[in-house]
Amino acid sequence: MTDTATEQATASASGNAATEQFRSKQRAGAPAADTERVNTLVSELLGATHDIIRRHKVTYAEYDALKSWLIQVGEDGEWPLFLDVWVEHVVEEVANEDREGSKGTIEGPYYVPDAPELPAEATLPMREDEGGTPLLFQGQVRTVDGTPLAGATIEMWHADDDGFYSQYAPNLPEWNLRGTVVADPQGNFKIHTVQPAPYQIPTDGSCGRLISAAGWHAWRPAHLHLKVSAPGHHLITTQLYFNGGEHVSDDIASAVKPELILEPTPVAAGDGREVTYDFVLDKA
Ligand code: MBD
Ligand code: FE
Repeated sequence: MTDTATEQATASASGNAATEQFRSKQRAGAPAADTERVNTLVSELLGATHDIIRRHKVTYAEYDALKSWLIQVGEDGEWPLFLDVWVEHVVEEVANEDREGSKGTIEGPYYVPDAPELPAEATLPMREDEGGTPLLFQGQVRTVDGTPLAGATIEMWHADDDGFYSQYAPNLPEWNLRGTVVADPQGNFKIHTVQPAPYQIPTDGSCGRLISAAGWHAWRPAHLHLKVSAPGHHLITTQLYFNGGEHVSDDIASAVKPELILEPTPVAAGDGREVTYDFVLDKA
């Protein structure tokens, strides 16, 4: 065995990789400082914190425990994980409340832009012996009024059969289970992949310590991540889940919506499953 083959998946390795990815990405760029807005939001956040301290008579020992935990979150690089698991779902809810078309949900910490471009029918990059039930994920991208969107792109990324994401866990090929599929002139796509496993928040980092200290579970249901886009339309960031899968009804990240649950059926020939799911994009 080589050294890399024995490398362990640790909270700080995945956390710091997610922190680096976030720094290089910075979504739409930082908004210009709006003094009034900052004053309002930060004052209310602090006020809510002060209320909690008074209401629960928080002690110095607890205050120090919080301080040391917050310091450690940064050292573990787990701010993206913490925020995306416990806060992002409300930001997403507010951001998309007026958008028509298919439902979206949170992006999470493990998106990487510019995954290899693939044709309308494609197999995601995977290892020769990739584990997991084969899955054919197919559908069409359309506008709200039903017009097919030629050349829409479907970016897909997901964990493997052990719950690990390429570029955030050791020993996986760079683009494993990540791809940018370009739909055909009718907006159709057919993506061959494998079913991911549920995702467990790393137990050896700050988020894991919080979870066990609070007596919560550490799991997200198995999910596919997607970004679907077409010129002149709002990009949709979403996730899809599997009916009956573990933790579909108690996702630690609160990101499941009824519209996002797939019901794959066994394929006629072979041992895989298939499912059709169409995306409807709202005009920008
Ligand atoms: C994930 O895989 C994920 O999608 C989110 C939102 C948070 C942590 C891990
Ligand atoms: Fe995920």
